[in-house]
Amino acid sequence: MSRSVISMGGKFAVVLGTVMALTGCNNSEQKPAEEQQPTQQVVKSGCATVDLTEVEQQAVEAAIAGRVKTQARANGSVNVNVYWHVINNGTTVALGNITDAQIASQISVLNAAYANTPFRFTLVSTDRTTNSTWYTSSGGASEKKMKAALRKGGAGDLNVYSNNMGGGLLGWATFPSSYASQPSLDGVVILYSSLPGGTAAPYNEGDTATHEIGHWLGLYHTFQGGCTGTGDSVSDTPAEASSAFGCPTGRDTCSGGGLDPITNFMDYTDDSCMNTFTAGQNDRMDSLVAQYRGL
Ligand SMILES: [Ca+2]
Ligand SMILES: [Ca+2]
Ligand SMILES: [Ca+2]
Ligand SMILES: [Zn+2]
Repeated sequence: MSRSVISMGGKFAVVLGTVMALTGCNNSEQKPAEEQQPTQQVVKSGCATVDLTEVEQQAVEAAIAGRVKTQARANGSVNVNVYWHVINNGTTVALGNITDAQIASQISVLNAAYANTPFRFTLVSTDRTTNSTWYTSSGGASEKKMKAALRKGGAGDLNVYSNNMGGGLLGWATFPSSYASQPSLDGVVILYSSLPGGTAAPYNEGDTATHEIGHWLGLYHTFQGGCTGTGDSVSDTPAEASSAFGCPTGRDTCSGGGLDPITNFMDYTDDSCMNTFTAGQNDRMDSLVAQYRGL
């Protein structure tokens, strides 16, 4: 399942939507009848970050196994330079041409979200491109062309692309371990209306970027692997059977381990609900970027 939203007469209504093939999850729920007939097309849903294969995951765990907790850097000690690429289909905000003030606000949201982590984000540059194909890119050949043309910096530099990806998506990211083989694809793509003050309520407080950058720094979804196995490879995030939506306080889908981590930035809950990275996630991000991004 994915975070999904249908636009109804200009207002967004949350529904439990389409099963994402990428997650292999197969427990979609019926939509309320009134939401089956939107006045517009489906506007957006979840995160399309492609999971690493089992073999790739094992290689990552082996690579960071030697890093001990005492090596973790202090809060705020690792600067990440941000190169923002606005993809629009015209000059107005409604056509993806978000304002510099919105981008500044997004950077502030990131620095608040990551306040208890080693990471701070500094906007270095913003460029703007009008391209109708890139504007609706949700991956594939158009993504390759867009990133080949616009990407800046190296493994430790964060490239953010904002567009109107459609297909019910909020965004996607690449993992640190993928940089070596596909450096030009490295980065984060987010729905332009997910920025603070955007129209993608309840996902318009900037935490889509927080979530996707969590992947870029090495985190998996909290529901990865469900109730069994190593899950998200973070010990202090209780396992959960599937992604959570809205803000379902008290949800507990896996026996033991505590309640589902619905307030975690790496779940699928509303932006107003997600507000947490755990100490274990901080350690994992620190290890992953030290190993793969030279940060
Ligand atoms: Ca966990
Ligand atoms: Ca539990
Ligand atoms: Ca939040
Ligand atoms: Zn995600």
